[in-house]
Amino acid sequence: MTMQSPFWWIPSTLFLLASPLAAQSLDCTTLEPDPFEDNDSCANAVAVPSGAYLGDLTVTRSDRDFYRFTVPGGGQLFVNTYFDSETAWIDLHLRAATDPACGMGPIGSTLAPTFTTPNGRQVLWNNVDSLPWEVILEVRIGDGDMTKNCQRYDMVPLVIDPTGPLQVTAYCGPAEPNSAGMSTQLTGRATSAPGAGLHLDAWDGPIGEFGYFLVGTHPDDPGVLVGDGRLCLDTTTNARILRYNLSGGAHNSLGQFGFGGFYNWSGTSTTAFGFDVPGTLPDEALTPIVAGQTLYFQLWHRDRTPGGSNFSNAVAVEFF
Ligand SMILES: [Ca+2]
Ligand SMILES: [Ca+2]
Repeated sequence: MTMQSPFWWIPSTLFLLASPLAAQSLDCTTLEPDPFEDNDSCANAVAVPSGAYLGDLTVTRSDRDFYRFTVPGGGQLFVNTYFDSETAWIDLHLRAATDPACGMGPIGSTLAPTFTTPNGRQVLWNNVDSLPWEVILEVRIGDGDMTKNCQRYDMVPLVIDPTGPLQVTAYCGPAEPNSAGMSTQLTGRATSAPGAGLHLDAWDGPIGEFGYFLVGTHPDDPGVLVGDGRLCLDTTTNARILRYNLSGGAHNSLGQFGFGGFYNWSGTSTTAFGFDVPGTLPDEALTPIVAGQTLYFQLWHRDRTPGGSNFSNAVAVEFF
C-alpha cells in the first residue's frame, strides 16, 4: 500500500554544510602532526572511544597512525574515515593487537575487508567471540599512487556493545537507494549522554540533504512506500509514529548529510553526528521511555529524487 507523506517539508533556508575536506593540494613537508601522535606502531596505538574525530587528523607515508579499540564479545566495530581521494588514498587495516602481522599494512590477512565509500573508506567487524578483543586499526597512505604521500582525514569510530542497557536490532533493510546511489543506513548504540541512553547515527545519505529521526511504537517490515523509500514504522490502529522535529529542546533531531555522515544541527548530539534520544517521547504528554519497552526508529530525509524523500533502514531498540 502507499500513503500520503505525513512529513513536513524541511525549510531550505538553513545553511548548507560546508565541506570540511575540500579538494586541496597538500604540502607534505608542512603538514602538522595531529594530537594523537606519536601513534606510529601497533605497540604505540592510541585508544580512542566512540566519537567523531574531525578536522585535524593527518597521516603521511612515513608516519602511519594506529588506533586501539576494545570490542566486547558479540559486539561490533564500525569505523568510517573521510578524506578527499584526489589528494591521496588512505588504506585501513584492522588486526588483532596480538597478530604478528599488525602494522604490516596489506601483507597477510586482516580481520575484515575495507570498503570504499564516496568520501572515504570504512571497515566493519563483528566480534563473534564471547570475549572482548583488543584490535588495532592501521591508517596509512595507499600504495596505488606513490607520488601522493600525505593526507588529512576525519574518523568516526563506533564500538557497539550488545550487553549495554539496550538491545539494538536492525530491520527493514537495506533501504531503497537514494540519489547518491546508496541505501541510507541507521544504527543505534548505547550512550552515557543524558536521555534514554540511546544514540542514533545515519550515513550513506545524499550530501546536503536534511532529515530527522522518527520513532514508532510498532514495526512494519518491509514497510510501506512513502516518497522514494519505505516507512518501516506501523501506521495502523494503536500504532503511533512520532517525529523528533519539535523546535528547540531535546526533541529536535534536525540534521543534514555531509562529509562524515548525518550532522546534527539541533545541539542534541554529544558527538556532533546523529541524535542522543531523550528520555521522553516527542508526543503531547512527553511520555517517558521505560525499561522493558521496545521502540522502533528510522531516519526520514529529503532527496533529489522524484518522490523528494527517502528513509534509512530501521532499528528496533529494547530498553533495559
Ligand atoms: Ca597522525
Ligand atoms: Ca602517526
